[in-house]
Amino acid sequence: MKKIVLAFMAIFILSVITACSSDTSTSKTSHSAKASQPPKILHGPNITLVAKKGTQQLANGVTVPVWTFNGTAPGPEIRVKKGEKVKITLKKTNCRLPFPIHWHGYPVPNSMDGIPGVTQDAVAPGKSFTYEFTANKPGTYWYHSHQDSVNQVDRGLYGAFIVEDPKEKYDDDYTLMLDEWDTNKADINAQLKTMTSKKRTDSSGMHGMNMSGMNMNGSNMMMKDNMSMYNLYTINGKSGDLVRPLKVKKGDKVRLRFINAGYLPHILTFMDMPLKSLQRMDSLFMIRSR
Ligand SMILES: [Cu+2]
Repeated sequence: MKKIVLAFMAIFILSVITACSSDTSTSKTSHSAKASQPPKILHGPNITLVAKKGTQQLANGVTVPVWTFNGTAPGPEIRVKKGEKVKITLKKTNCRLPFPIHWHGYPVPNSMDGIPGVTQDAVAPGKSFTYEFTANKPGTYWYHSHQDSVNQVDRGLYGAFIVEDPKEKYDDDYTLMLDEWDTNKADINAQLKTMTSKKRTDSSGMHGMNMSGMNMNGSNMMMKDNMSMYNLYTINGKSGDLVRPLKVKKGDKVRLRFINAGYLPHILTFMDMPLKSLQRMDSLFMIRSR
């Protein structure tokens, strides 16, 4: 398969951040009315996530089957405030896939941790489960399926989880979730078939523990260990000119939170952006415009 490596370029021009890629295989058209929306922001403390199948336009001319939380991949960006007692209900009303949600990097009680066979069984199709914990650690995290993750997360079952500290003040606060996609139809069909096979939908199994997916063989031939099947890079589930520009005002203090939900490094270039300060602080970069 032709290997196309696209570097995302997040571009600051004056007060506008935009992004583009150099995919020559897709037609250059204006924003399509069919473009599925970017992930919504849901504010806590009470959140409902509904797992469901769908399709998503990743780039102009590229629409692929996805598994989603609330209809988008990534799922909604969950924002809660420090100190809130969070209740997040996962509903599997019309979802054939069994899985729990794992709160990546966030210290939750063991019974809420979503590791099948270790801390929590998968939430079975047709069932619901409510995750309850106190948000006491501000920062940038994410949530994702932790069953057959190599396929389920790959097809979109993930989203951002942000714990805001009311003491921290920013004019703008944006989350950019990075991922890469294999848009080859035959590969996608093989993956969807694998995901819904009896072995994979057995909710009692331990196989969901394999997050890395780097050593797959036999049952999952499509996961090549050199990752060469990935041919489209996305920010918040969008590529090229479907990437939503981030509008900031001159002089604003802007916080950008980057989460890489994929396997590959992404190159982000801030072009023509006069960076007054770029400093790494825990899991964030602070960027000030002039
Ligand atoms: Cu994780």
